[in-house]
Amino acid sequence: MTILNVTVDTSSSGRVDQIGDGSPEPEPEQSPAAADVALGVRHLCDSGITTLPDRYVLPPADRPGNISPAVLPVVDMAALRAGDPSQLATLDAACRDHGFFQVVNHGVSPEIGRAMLEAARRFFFELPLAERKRHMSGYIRAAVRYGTSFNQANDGVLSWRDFLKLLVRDARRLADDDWPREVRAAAAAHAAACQGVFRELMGAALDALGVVSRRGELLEECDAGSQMMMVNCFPACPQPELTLGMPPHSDYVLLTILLHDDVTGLEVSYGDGRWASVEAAAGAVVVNVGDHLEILSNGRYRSVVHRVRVNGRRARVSVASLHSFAAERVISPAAELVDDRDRPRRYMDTDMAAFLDYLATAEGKHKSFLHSRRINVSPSSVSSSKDDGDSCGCQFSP
Ligand SMILES: O=C(O)CCC(=O)C(=O)O
Repeated sequence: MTILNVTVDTSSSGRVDQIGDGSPEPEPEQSPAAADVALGVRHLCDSGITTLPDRYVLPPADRPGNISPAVLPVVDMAALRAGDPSQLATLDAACRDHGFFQVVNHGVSPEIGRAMLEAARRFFFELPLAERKRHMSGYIRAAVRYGTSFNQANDGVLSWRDFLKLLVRDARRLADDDWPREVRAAAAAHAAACQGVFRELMGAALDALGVVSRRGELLEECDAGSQMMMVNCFPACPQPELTLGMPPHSDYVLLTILLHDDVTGLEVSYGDGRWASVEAAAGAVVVNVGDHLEILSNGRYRSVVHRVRVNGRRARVSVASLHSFAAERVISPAAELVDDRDRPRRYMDTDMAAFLDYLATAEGKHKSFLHSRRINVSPSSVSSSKDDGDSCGCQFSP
């Protein structure tokens, strides 16, 4: 799949600024060339645009509107580690009712997160385009990929976002040689820290779900599983009210661990058209349930749709560490959570091939991939879950 046209490196900064005798008339602002758009939003900003190019303008119904703050539940990892049953109940309720929560006392030193964000900023804001462009690839499975928008090959409207994707190919190695030099050491330390948090949370989640028979085996699969870090850059946007940094989506993994700087932007869906903005306590990491955990839990836990809003004043940098089993593994509901009478199976098996097919065809909006894996069951036959099986939103106290 060809995602980016990287063959042309033109600058769109050919606007005429001088006015006066003998000077040419100012040209009307031109839409940037497709090649410039393909080089990302950071490049568009550098080229001096003052209005949002049409390719980024969302239809009025999809634009960000009024929101309320989300109060995320807090999971105390130290208490969880100490075997406090109330923390296990908090984690269970957070995954079930909210899909998003914050984790405190996770044991990851703040320096690791700070160094990761600093390295990300250096990559996006200090490197010239020619350097960043060396990592551009149209190959969606490339281990290192610098790209723009969300799913650029299929996005009808582009998103105000550039990203650097880093696949963790071997968790035992400190850093991957293919990773850009500017982020290598910090990203390796951050990846290892996130993997530790993921492992502990998955162990607790399996306990809370009562998945006992294959617990050890599943955790080993987590250790040897897949990890991908998405380093996101959302530059200040000339008309932020008309666009989004990321469109509504859910994550195709078990859990995502999110680090972001002090600029807000993440919003979660209530599932009824309303959105809430996420603000985490200083030092906490934000975690969300992904599609694989919703499937594994047979719908007990929720993979919630979220999006990113941009602003006109400050750039935002975030790093989403996405964790799951090995990429080619088939994901199914855990046997303990399915029985024909009370808890019918609610999801078809899913695998990477099915997901890539979806990515190649869908617009990547509104969680239709997870919906496409759902098996319709009559509500009267479901007694174990509060979920109506069709909602993709969450519950937050406004
Ligand atoms: O930047 C954020 O807050 C969220 C990023 C995100 O949703 C993603 O990378 O999938």
